[in-house]
Amino acid sequence: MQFKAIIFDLDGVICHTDHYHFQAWKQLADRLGIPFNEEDNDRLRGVSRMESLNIILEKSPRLYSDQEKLAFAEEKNENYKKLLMQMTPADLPEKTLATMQELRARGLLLGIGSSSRNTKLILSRLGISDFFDAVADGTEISRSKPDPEVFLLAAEKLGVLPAEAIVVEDANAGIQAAKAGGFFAVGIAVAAGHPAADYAINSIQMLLDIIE
Ligand code: B16
Ligand code: MG
Repeated sequence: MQFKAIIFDLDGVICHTDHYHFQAWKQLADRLGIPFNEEDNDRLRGVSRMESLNIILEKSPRLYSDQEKLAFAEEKNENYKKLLMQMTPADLPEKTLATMQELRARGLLLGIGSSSRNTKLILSRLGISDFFDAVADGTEISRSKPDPEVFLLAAEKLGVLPAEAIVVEDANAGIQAAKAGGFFAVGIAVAAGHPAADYAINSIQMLLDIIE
């Protein structure tokens, strides 16, 4: 199969913001007196902000109104955005950038498909705001992963069919989304072990093995 494009998930694939997500949720959970640890944090990978909050609130002794939940999600995001200001272009691994440049040199279009509503801020912190041929993110979709909406939008913006594109994902919800959309799903990190992944890698450079 001759692929025309690669759509990358952002958090956990291009860069690692999970410790910032963890710290930001932990600040909120501590304030509310809700237990929250790294294991709970693993369940939040790739899922939307509000779904993440609902997972955290499973351990809350009390129920909250929708209005309170919106305020909590906003509070976490303010914590998170402050932490993102610590990111610099040095947080983009050199090997990741070099691999993406080589993939482009081999004729592929490169896109982002991220659930994050902070995608543009993160790309800007990494110094790659204008690097991708198309970016689809959490601000443009109504259904988050495992729904394929964000990847279908990225493919549409790139002008390719799902069957012509690879999706690279670190989250199980992302592999499910990629397969539901008809993409070739490459799993990395936790998602490398997902049974529905078409191919598993343990570093971004391994993408060069499947692209001639
Ligand atoms: P935000 P991805 C996802 O990004 C993260 O993996 C997930 O942990 C987060 O809850 C979600 O974005 C929403 O992020 O609060 O910034 O809108 O992995 O799809 O790039
Ligand atoms: Mg991810």
